[in-house]
Amino acid sequence: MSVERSISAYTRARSVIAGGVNSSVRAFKAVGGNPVFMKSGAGAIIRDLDDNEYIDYVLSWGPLLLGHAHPAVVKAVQHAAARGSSFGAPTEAESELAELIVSMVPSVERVRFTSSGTEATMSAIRLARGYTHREKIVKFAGCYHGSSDTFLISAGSSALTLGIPNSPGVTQGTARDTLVVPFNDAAAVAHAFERHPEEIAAVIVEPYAGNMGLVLPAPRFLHTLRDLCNEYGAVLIFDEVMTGFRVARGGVQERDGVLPDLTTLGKVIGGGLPVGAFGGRGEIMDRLTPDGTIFHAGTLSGNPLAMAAGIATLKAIRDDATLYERLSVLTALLIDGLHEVFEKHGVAHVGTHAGSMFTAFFTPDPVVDLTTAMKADTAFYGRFFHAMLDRGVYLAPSQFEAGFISTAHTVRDIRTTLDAADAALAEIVSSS
Ligand code: KE4
Repeated sequence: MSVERSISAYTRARSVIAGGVNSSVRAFKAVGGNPVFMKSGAGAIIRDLDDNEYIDYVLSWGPLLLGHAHPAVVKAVQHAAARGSSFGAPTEAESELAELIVSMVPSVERVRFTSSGTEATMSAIRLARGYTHREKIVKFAGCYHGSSDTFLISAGSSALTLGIPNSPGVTQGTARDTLVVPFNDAAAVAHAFERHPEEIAAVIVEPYAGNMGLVLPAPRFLHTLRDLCNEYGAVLIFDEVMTGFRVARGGVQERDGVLPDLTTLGKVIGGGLPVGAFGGRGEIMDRLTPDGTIFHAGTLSGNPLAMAAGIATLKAIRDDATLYERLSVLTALLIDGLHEVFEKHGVAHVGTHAGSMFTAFFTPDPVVDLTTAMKADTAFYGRFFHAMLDRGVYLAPSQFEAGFISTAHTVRDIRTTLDAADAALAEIVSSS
């Protein structure tokens, strides 16, 4: 398989773009080799500059629940673009997307849009701090909430992949206000509240952690966070940027029946265009400027093109009664099939999946937090990643990322993927 055009494209990019990429994880640092440059996508298939085609399980890191270039999304964006891309003034499209979110996400009464998930989580924390008049927050090691300073302490995703979960440039003052505890460790959260009973503004959690690879909450873990925040007067924030509309129509909060005070969203609600959102209880959200005093703004917040893509996506989700069942069946088919293939080749692994998110960890031990996730054999993952890439399957270029399935994926795609995994492991194991 030739990747010559990607290689020269990377050289070109590196001369004018720091690191040759505009988001770190795309550089393939965790898996080695030259990043693949893409030029088009259709449904479940993505095509690179050398015209290699891949079954895509990255799906732009989650946004493309309906697959690449879904006709309804393309048409909506084209139609919106023909009327003008941005006005810096309110449009009804923002209200329409907000109404769809409010109608489907159980705890959300009011919404504010941003242009990224990072802006959404950053703003939600500011709102929680302003609302409670407190400064500290609790986050979980390995959870990733975007690239704002507050969260780059024991962060997941590409911060973890690159081995800099505590990024240079984050000040001691910022770090001092971010208390980090292990995911799934409710006792550690209780201890943090006991030590800082009047100081914690918010607990922010990925309710299903997708940025260590997919790590699911222990039974009652989320309920305990809810109870502790009630007891100590802190704001519970579910960062559902990745899980929102991905694991269920109403996200984890619908699936597990735990209602946060604030929710952050992104990815799927923009249908592949730049978008984020934070929302929740009206009495909290109404403290935002201009009605309140807690500041929020953004030039392209609620951008008409992003709203159009999001509206088309959420309407498709709203109107497809069997969507989540079909995605769940396909995802289970993939994970169960991979389990059989890994067993056949004697490869130690643990598979997790929820809705249409999944991860195969190359470790024999259960993965329940960052410490256990870090035991995974990342070198083996890198070899598996490239062996699959060579066979036309595009997995996340890091062990510490989740994989995704879209409504465009078929049983045939899954079977092709499993055949590729069988051949890839035969190659790896025989050459070991
Ligand atoms: P963005 O600023 O990248 O739109 O969203 C940040 C964010 C916030 N919260 C959660 C739970 C997230 O997963 C993310 C971003 N996810 C990563 C994938 N692990 C984006 C991929 C990238 O960094 O390029």
